Amino acid sequence: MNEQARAVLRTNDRGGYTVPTARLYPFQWNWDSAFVAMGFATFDPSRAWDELDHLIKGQWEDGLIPQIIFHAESDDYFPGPEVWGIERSPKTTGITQPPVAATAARFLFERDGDRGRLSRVYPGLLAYHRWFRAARDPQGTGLVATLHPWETGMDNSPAWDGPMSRVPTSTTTVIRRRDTGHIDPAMRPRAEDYQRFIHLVDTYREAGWEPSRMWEVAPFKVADVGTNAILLRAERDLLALAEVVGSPAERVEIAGRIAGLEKGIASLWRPELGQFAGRDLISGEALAVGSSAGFLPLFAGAATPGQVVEMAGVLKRWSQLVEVLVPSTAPDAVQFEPLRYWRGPVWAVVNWMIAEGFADAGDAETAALIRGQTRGMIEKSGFVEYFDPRDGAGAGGATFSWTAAIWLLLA
Ligand code: 9WN
Repeated sequence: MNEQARAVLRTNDRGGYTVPTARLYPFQWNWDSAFVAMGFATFDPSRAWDELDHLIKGQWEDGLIPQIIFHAESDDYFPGPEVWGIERSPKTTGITQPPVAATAARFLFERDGDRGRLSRVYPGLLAYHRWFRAARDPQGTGLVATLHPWETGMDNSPAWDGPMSRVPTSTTTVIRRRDTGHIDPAMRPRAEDYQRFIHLVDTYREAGWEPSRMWEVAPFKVADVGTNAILLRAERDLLALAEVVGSPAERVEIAGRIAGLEKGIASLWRPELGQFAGRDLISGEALAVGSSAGFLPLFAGAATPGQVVEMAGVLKRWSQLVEVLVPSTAPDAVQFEPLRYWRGPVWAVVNWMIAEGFADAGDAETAALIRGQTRGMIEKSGFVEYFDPRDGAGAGGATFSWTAAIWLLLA
């Protein structure tokens, strides 16, 4: 299995960057790459740093590290560069994804101690975190906003149903989906979801991808618990790296953002769910749907001991309803759909982060349970994109990079 996992990464390597899987996702994706870098670090440290270097090649002058970097052309994916309308080289999208990159950089550095490679990526990572604060929290609330569900990495989560219902389904772009040609449509977001996804892309393209204009016109604006938790974890990891290659002033700056995020995330605790949940920043309402993202503050070290116990209890309840933890949507929620993408299936990367969080919080038993089930589902179904929580059957794309990377991290 270890050999096969390494082979998946090698097969998806396009020369310094890795595609999530051939055909379905033929470019470099932001958060996929961070997990892939950690996977490579277990057997090829230099190649691991290359992955982060390539990610930073797509970075904008204002610090944004985009969701997708279109290093090479391909007709296999929609929406491609022509829809985003961004004239850069390499071409990119104009939104971001959960910022796992600094966490990956720390992981790499702690394994090989290569200060030279770290120094090359550190300025880009610092600029990226500054971008989040400036572009996505202009009022200084502590929590950053997400302006498109694709930014959360959990595209069609039921958490976005409320906020997305306000987004019109009209588009100026003609929708030519490619995903449903590769994968069973029953496992993918619906047609209406895509109309709204593309309406948002059209809106921001018309705003010139300028952060303050996007902020003004955004019909979708949420404080996603997953993104904020991953950012807090990444800020802590960046602070550790700043101790090695940063300045005292940078350390003070990062510590300030950490304090803001800690306060913001504490305000997202939902006692009725026994979990954290995001907030709709337009209506002010809590996005009160139980989800795997609701456990991610553990990964950020942002849960109190009492909250850790409550969340372990929630998982115990869920484990009576499904065979494999952690379903992306609470299995007792009416919105739960075990095979439709982020509305139910289990994702290895999310499991890995939640298990790390429980372990760091001192709950070794829950961490071991999640890690064991994650290994079990991969052993059973291979390195697929995601898994059916009812039986661990594989779904979505095959030979998937981040699932292989997580296997190597758990090995
Ligand atoms: C849009 C690549 C990406 C993941 C996301 C996952 C899916 C893209 C899509 O694939 O999203 O970014 O077109 O469906 O939701 O988490 O990064 O694996």
